Amino acid sequence: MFDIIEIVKNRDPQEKEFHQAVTEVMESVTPVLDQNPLYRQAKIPERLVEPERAILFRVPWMDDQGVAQVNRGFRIEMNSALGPYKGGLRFHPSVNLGILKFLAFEQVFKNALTTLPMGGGKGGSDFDPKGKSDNEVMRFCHSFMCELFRHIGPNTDVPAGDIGVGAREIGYLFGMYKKLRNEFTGVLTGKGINWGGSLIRPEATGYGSVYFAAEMLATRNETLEGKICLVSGAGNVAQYTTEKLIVMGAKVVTLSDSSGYIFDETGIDQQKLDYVKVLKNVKRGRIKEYADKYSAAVYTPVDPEADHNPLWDHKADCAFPSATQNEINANDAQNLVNNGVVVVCEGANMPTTPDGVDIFLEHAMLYGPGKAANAGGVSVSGLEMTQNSMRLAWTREEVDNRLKLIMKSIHRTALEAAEQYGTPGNYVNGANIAGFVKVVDAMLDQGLV
Ligand code: NDP
Ligand code: 2IT
Repeated sequence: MFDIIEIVKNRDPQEKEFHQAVTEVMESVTPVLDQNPLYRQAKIPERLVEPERAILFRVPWMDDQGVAQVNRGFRIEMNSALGPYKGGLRFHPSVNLGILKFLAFEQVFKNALTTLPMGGGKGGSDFDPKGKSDNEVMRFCHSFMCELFRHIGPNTDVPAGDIGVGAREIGYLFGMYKKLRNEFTGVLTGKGINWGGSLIRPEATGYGSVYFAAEMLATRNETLEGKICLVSGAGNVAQYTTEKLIVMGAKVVTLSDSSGYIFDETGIDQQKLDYVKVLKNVKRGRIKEYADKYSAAVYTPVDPEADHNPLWDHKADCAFPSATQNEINANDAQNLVNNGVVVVCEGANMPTTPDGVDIFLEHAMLYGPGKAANAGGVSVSGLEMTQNSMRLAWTREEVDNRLKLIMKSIHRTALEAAEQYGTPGNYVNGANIAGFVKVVDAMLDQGLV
């Protein structure tokens, strides 16, 4: 039944994260494949797991000491059945082909769920922006784009940000693209607001994740008001998740980075969040400094030997993992259950290990998987592309209202697909099936390409 998973594992045995993402989707869609023999005849599973194109390139750059450095650049153009390839760029030392293939694969189904015309892709580099000067980051981004520019375009492939790629990096990347092509187009999203960016794009992933959580709670006639929330990460997604949770009347008590986490029992209010934004986005400091500034907070450094993450071991109602893949293992999932958490809403991509996901599903939690819950970011990227094409800029309210409608629609679509295939309330199956059907029907329409 799962031949395709064996094929993928045997072909690229080291790509563990890619195997994980493929296994989850293929398990969810098995009943769909069984009901539609045409899909297997047309080799849909085999075609979905093979990128349409994968680009690997050298990125040489000069550091501030005048020493030459070399990194690897990648762009995975996974599937263009529904539109131009679309998805972020990640700059992090852990980046490799397997991680980017998992992210590109997830992106294909996520983008299908948004209802907007976008295929799926992902890219990035093993370059580590941490500790680099602005000039070093600029030289790196310029060199990266000197190769990437020949593969992308507003109707071909439209990259955006992800871990380690924010407004600063998108600016440098756009500058070099524009110079090389001699044209000003919407080739990247997440652009600055005065040069083609969309209002609400920085906020969109975090806000969207909170809208999705509110939709899940509404199925049980509940709201976020008064809920205690655990948020991981302290970057783009974590910041705007926290911001919207504050507005909704919830209380956020944790944030983290790769060095450790802070627990603030008194709650992170807007003023403290503004401090975090400056700390992380301007000073590029560490979350530890939050505990130096606010005495109510306790900082706990990461213990690399630990079999669980203590961030997930606090009494709470909701959890918003918003840092990185596989940050919640089975022990963490069990701790969340034991601590009374009922909502897990994934701002990050694939933050829960498969055995952790099983625990959430066994306990019938309101569990929103990343490809549904964090689709708000790429949705507003899609809206940025629309505005660029029209050469118009919508107001905050216009974009935010569209974001809310899209998150509502993704929630309803996932819930209906889960119900239709006999697993009511299972958003994992629902999101995988709804995204899959939309993509593969387009692939069938377009023939064997
Ligand atoms: P940022 O770079 O802004 O922030 C990432 C945060 O996660 C930082 O606090 C970082 O800590 C932490 N982190 C990153 N890698 C690790 C790691 N290996 N171990 C522990 N902590 C880590 O990225 P974003 O907020 O944009 O992205 C966060 C997650 O959300 C990712 O999974 C991304 O794929 C996903 N996502 C992002 C979207 C977007 O629009 N930006 C859209 C949809 C999903 P440190 O600074 O110490 O590295
Ligand atoms: O994982 C994601 O959806 C993103 N990093 C955002 C992609 C985008 O094109 O806005």
